[in-house]
Amino acid sequence: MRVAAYIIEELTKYPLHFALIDPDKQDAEKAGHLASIAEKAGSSVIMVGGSTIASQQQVDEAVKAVKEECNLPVVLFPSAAKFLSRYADAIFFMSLLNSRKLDYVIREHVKGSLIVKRFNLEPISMGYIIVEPGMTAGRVGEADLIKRDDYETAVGYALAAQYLGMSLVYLEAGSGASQAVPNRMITDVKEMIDIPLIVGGGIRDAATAKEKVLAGADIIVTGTALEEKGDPDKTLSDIVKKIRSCRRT
Ligand code: 1GP
Repeated sequence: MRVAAYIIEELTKYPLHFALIDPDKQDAEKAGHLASIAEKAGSSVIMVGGSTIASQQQVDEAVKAVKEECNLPVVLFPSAAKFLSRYADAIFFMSLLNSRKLDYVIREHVKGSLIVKRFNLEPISMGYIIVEPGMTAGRVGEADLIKRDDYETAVGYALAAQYLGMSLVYLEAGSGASQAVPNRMITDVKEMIDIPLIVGGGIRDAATAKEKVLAGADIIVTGTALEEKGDPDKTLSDIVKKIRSCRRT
């Protein structure tokens, strides 16, 4: 089954968890190990990417290690066209809608589309919207950050993504954010769009993940929770269990 169809089918059962692995934060061996933890915990997709990736080789090695250690679909979460890997299953073909820099809105995509075709990656279109504090993604992506109380602008961007034909909307507070995307913003956006809503950035425990799902998130992304010292197996399985327990009617 293709990855987009798999995600839609999984979403009919329960809200989902995607694990983000940043090749710049650990070596390939560790990336593979983290992916196996995520699979055991019940994650549905391994996303590979980050804002500070240094080379395509780094991404290739991480993706290969992840594929060796787990059976989940691997979806690229790219910061630039030159960092794509032929070893992934799919790519979030994402436009950073609130970037001031045209490269992140469309220019990288002009280069990237040819590579996606050549590598035979499945493109899954996504509107990517960065909310305060935004962290490294906000700085590197030169985003006009959505203010935490500017619900209307967030809804406007999300609806624009849908009207442009995108398959997913991702509200991002930034990796390591001290505060995740506000609940009211998630609820307002979810009420207005008909495509799945992904929420990530600053979600490190089961209680926060549950709050975001109850607010309206269909898919929760966590990265840091998997990388932090302590017991990532337990942290992640608690997070995923809690997300799945919020089955919506
Ligand atoms: C970053 O939203 C993701 O793109 C993950 O953020 O590392 O804070 O979980 P965290």
